Amino acid sequence: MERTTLVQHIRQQEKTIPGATGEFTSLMNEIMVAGKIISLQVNSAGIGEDILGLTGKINVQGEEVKKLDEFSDITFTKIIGQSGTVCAITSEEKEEAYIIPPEDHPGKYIFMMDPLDGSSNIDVNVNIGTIFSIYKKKSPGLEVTDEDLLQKGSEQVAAGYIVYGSSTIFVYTSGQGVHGFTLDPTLGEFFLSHPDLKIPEQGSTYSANEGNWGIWDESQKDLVAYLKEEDSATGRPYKLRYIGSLVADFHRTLLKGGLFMYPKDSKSPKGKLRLSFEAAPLALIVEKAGGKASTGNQPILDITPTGIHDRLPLFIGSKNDVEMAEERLAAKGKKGSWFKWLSG
Ligand code: P6P
Repeated sequence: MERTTLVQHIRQQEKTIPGATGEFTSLMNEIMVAGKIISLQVNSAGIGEDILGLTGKINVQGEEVKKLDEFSDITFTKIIGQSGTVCAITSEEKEEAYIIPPEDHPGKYIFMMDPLDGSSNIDVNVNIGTIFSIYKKKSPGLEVTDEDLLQKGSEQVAAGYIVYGSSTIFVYTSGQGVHGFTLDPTLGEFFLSHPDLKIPEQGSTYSANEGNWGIWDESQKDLVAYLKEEDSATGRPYKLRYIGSLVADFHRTLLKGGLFMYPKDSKSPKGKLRLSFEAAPLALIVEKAGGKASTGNQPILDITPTGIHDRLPLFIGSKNDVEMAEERLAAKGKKGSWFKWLSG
């Protein structure tokens, strides 16, 4: 059987891009190398060196930093930072952008990452993952400015994620379809396993942390209650699937269809998930696979960040399901405001 490796696939795509210099292929290759190193650590965590547990540090998000979080952030930063393909790296784990020093030969790309998403699941052997975005430097000259670091998701050159689970899967898009590769641990090579992924137009599953019901607003409660109602004509009730690792919940949604939601709530009034490190890369992937991604009322890819750690609500998945969510949230929101106006 013809087996295409990740690097072969990227090179084939590169040949279709006029003026391609090979820098992008080189960057993707380094991301793959870092992913293999993390995969090895994740799959042997708990055996030998003490890589599980907490570092005792708190990151810029105010979250406890796990040893594997820090290991992943350092690994990606070193390998990508010395690849000669990027001029800056931003990370969910770091307050500020890391600007590549002249001695490491900065390149034309900007690399953004959530080095290890799903921290709360690391020590209990549940799927976790890396999410990344690649942009091109926009501002003139060598200095990296906000114009480079705060670009709309639609400006991404490429986006991808790596799921470390029962197998390690690398999924990416560089604008020409979405493709998945599975790591063969005996050869240490990623092989094409999910060519040209397309998300079903409508699913039968919703994914949300219902433990937040009490802090959701009325329109969110109405939406989830609607999904639970019995109505065979519209395929309801939907099944609930929620792992609590965005990469794992998204990967299942991409393959099976459905709706993943992390809405705003009274604890996280802007939403919990990050625009640059989570929502924008997954939005590019889902839209290139025929799905949709919005805040509930605005396409994720149209949003220009005000800061590299911006958070926002996320509704992502099958096109029909995201559109249904947007319509119901808008309708309930109107009724709600009308009621507020009436009741003074
Ligand atoms: P909650 C994991 O910590 C994460 O950032 C995402 O991977 C996941 O979707 C979300 O938070 C889970 O949040 O509030 O349900 O635990």
